[in-house]
Amino acid sequence: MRLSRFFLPTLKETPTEAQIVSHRLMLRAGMVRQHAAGIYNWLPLGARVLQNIIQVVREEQDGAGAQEIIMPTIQSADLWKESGRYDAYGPEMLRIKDRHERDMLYGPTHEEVVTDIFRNNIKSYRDLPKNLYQIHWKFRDEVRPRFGVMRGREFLMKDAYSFDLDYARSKHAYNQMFVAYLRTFARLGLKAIPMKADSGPIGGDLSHEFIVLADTGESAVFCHKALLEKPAPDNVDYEADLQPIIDEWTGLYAATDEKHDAAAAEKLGADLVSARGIEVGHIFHFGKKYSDPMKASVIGSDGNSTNVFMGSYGIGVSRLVGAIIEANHDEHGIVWPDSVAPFDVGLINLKVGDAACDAACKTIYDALRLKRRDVLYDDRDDRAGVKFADMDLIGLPWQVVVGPKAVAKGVVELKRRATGVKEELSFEAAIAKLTLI
Ligand code: P5A
Repeated sequence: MRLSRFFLPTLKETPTEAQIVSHRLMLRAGMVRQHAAGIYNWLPLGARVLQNIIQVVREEQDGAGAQEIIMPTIQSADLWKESGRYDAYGPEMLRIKDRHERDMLYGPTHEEVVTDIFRNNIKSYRDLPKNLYQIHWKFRDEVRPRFGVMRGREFLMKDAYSFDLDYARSKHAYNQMFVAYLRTFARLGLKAIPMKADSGPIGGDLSHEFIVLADTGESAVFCHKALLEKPAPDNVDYEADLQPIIDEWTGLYAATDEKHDAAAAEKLGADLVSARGIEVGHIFHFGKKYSDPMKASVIGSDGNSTNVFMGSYGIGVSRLVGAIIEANHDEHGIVWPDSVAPFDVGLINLKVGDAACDAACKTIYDALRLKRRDVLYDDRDDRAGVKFADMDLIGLPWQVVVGPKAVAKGVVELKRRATGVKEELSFEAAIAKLTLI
């Protein structure tokens, strides 16, 4: 992609409305623009990051055995009256009437809709287990939408819902999602710590939040420092008993401030980390909370009908964009982890119009494109300082700088954004290195 054609409205000034660094950088890097309070337009750079996160989330959900569906954003209120949540949910729910005066709503979550799909289509225990997920927009009319996409009113969520015959199998489905979340957040370059949580309006007896540590986090958190070093599980057999992995992760002290046990924490001494955190995921096991009132049942092997056990599993996909920036930035801008970067490489032509520089850029651009690397080519006729600043601001993992002096020597400069380390390489060596990443 040529930067001269790319829609990238970067800002030099720091927008005054943004209180936290991720919000400031998302506005400055031209990733999002606010449409109304807590409602955002995603511009090309932001949309590319969101798509990359979606892809990682999707691969890990599929890997854990969940199946993707798409449910409507607008829901009929009847289902919520059936589950008993229509009155309980309160003013966070955006309630709408259609032209026939029927009560509708913009979905803040989808337990009711997915339970309705289940009861209309699944009748036998032989069809279990099932885990259905979607990656879709939600609306919650938050009292105080703030911090940009971190607490929006419209936001993108991955929501999965499991259906099982009994408690033990349902707990296994919960454990599968727990492990998939550890892997997902690690692939996104984040350290997310699972913490026992309250289940709030979703309900249930078992619930964990996944918290990323960042100074600007909304909640105070405490944990054993070993949790920060633990690698995510690799080569997982999702059919095997996952409880030992869960026990390893939940056996070390971790709590948000409401659950904090100052007695228990003090014992850790220097091993205690106290920090602030951002909730990027939340999983719930709630048994028959929805299947009982909505009569979602299957015929068991004994011929009797039994209501199914359920859980629901959320990831704040749009919130993750902010959380990743909170955890990966410096004074010059964003530093994207490779897995979510909007482009792999930024190619900077320092002298557009110079035949040798233009030709070197074309050679490198074409060679990298051939190897399916995403390259953003800064072909603008602008000052070097502007180009360097913009490239640092948008945080692509690698920068290739092509200037007349270097090109005359047959080399280019390769810079790793995260470390600032620069090296001079021949065109071929630079291309070879960037195709191996
Ligand atoms: C789980 C899936 C649920 O809604 N029902 C379906 C369950 N859980 S939750 O904790 O309420 O939300 C899941 C994740 O969504 C993100 N999130 C938000 N992101 C941006 N703006 C918001 N206003 C917002 N509210 C929730 C969080 O990451 C949360 O963990």
